Amino acid sequence: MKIAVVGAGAMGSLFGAMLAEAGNKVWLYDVWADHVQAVNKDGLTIEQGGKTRTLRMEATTAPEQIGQAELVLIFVKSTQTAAAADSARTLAGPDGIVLTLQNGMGNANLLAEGMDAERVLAGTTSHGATMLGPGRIRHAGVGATTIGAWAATEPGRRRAGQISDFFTRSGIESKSVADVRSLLWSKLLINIGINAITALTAIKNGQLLDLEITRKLSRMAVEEAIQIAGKMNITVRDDAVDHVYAVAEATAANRSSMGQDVDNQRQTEIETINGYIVREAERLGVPVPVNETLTALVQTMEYHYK
Ligand code: KPL
Repeated sequence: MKIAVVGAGAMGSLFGAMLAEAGNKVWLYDVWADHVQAVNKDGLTIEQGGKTRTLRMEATTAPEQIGQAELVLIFVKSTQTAAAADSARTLAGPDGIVLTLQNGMGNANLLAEGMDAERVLAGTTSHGATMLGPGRIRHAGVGATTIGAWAATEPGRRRAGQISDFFTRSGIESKSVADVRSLLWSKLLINIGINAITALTAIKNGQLLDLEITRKLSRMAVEEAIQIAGKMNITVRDDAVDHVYAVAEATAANRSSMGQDVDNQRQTEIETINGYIVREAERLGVPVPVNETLTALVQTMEYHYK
């Protein structure tokens, strides 16, 4: 299959590499010229479990070089989705499928604007990856990938099933679900409970569990979000808080993606994670002081980057 990955940071490069290793024709597209040049010159180097492998891949800063792709995978930061949507539509052409596995809320909606929504799929992944530098990533954790159709129609569901089967055949263990909105909320709750707290306190995911005060902060942020989900008629799992703790444990050695963003003084996804809860809560007239505080503190950090 011909695949274009839009946003070749750690996760985009990882998925591109795994799909290329399975024999697919993969292009990485990113605006980060140093990374693109390094991949084209020396290949993509992947560190995993103490071993290193290097894969020849094609990368570009110019999406028109790619032509049309059968599958367009979106991995830009959720703050960049609106800008990436145009490229995604062009790359997918009249028949291609667009799949977002990004963090945060609002991505699938933006991608579905202006294209056939039945060709937009959304999902989540628990693979962990870290950018080590231009042309180098670490595959920090292997986990499940789940995909659903953004338009809850028969053709949409069929495509979600086809792509999840294709991923599994390509060595990326995946399944498809009928209720993609609940799936995205489940991931949102994980990011709400882990990302801002680890970003603000410079700790790794697992260290969030070391103290009752950080466990409590995480629980309070997640419980506020669950209240908003209820008002929006979204079904979330009963054990959502325990699930967040379990993910923190499973990814104990990882620095969250928001943690990596603040470490590198990059714009974070706070607006589409805790900030999304703040906006929805405001609309619904429900107080969410913990999410409001976490959002304000991360935004303050971003404002004062050097
Ligand atoms: O999705 C993640 C992120 O960092 O954005 C988790 C699951 C928290 C792993 O670090």
